[in-house]
Amino acid sequence: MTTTEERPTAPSATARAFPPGFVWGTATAAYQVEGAAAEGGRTPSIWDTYSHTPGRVVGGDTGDVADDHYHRFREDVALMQRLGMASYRFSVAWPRITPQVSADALGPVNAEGLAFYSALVDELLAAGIEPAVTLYHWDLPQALEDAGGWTSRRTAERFAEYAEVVAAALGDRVRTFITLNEPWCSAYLGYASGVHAPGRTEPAAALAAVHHLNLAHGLGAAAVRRAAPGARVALTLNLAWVRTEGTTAADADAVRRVDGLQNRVFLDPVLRGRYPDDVLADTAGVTDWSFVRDGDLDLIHQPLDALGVNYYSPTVVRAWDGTTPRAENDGHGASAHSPWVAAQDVEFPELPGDKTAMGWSVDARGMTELLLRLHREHPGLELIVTENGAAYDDVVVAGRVHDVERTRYLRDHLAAVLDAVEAGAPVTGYYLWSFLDNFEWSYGFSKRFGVVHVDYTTQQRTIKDSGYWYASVVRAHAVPATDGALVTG
Ligand code: GCO
Repeated sequence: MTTTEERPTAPSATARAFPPGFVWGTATAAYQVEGAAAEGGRTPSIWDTYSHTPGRVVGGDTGDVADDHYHRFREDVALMQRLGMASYRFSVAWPRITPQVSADALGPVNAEGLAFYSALVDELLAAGIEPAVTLYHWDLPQALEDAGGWTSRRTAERFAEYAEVVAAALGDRVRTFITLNEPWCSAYLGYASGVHAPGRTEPAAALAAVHHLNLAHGLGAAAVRRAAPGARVALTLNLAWVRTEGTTAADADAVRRVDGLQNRVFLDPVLRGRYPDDVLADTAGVTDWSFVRDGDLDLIHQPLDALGVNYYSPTVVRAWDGTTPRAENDGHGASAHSPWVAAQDVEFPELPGDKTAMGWSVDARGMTELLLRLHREHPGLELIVTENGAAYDDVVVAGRVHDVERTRYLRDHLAAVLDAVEAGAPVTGYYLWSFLDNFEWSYGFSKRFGVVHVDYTTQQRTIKDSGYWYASVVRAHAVPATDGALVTG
């Protein structure tokens, strides 16, 4: 019998092959999929508090149940295996591991929490799927936020201790540990614009958070190496491909400023052991950076085995003239407070052309440009695309989801990854965001990123056409070069 995903959809003559060993995966994050928020000894995270605060999340949605992945992980792993995934990137919920953590002490380790992730790892390995573990994907224990959250260096210290516990428990079977996911979002959306937990709107706090997240990465990376000496240690950043269509010196300066705040304020300390002078100067009116202590930059500047790159959409800026209403189409949600601290003279114009259901412009060139820039500026650094994907308003019709726009988005972005590889960038893998439709932060369940549809009433999973298509790409180890191969089934 020929099942749908086994139909020959991958083209031959018109396909472009990926290099041998290139790893195909898919990704999720704990709070977005697990549910079981009050089970297994788990205590609240900042996202529980935030989502339960009226007005914070579209529809009043919360991650209390989400995809119920906590209980259904065996079924979900079987589905990944059916789609031929070589790797699954998931995150560990810190409040499951040390539920009594305080600013002063990690507290006891919760065996039930570790047991869940241990069972997940075993299930993956039995299915021939390599686990890639993110240690922090935004679900900070609420008790730590109550003591200052990422504005406090004690959060970074506790993070390293927690990272050591997880690496010690899973490091015999997990080869890749990613310390943090997108610290840009944790810092600026959490503490400046407030559209993410903990919902604070204090620009100086956001910059303190940037530093303590960098410190958490450095301390955490060292802790993982102590506990799991053979492991590959990575950090995932959402870097921006920043460009302008303007032609003035002020437009060019807007590019420099946003590049500093989004890219270099993380890349430079982690990979070069210093903060960029221009960012320190730009932000001098917000903070004096006195939270950076002697020796911190050495702690942050740890050897890195790979950099995880998340790319979805371009960032287009121009200088704001100060008179017309400031355009804020940066894709990061509506807030009276900008996440762009010390960038009041920058605006984010709306672009013509295709957009996803998030309102994000579609431009796959950014994927290539970003990967090539990293290759140029940090030669030899292994790169992994740890997230890429798109939300569209999917509907199930007669048991199928014909999400041709997502398939086209994925095809174009995979081709863009391959363009970078062929130009020499050492990209070793690609993780599609996301495996399942899930809790999309402030948008709740209203935005669907999955290649597998989830009915939140019944928890039924339905593989979308894009999921079958991705499986065909994985099987062929090649991406079709023409549109004709986009439609499956
Ligand atoms: C991200 C997040 C994901 C989001 C995805 C779509 O790291 O931004 O990792 O959790 O769901 O990016 O917005």
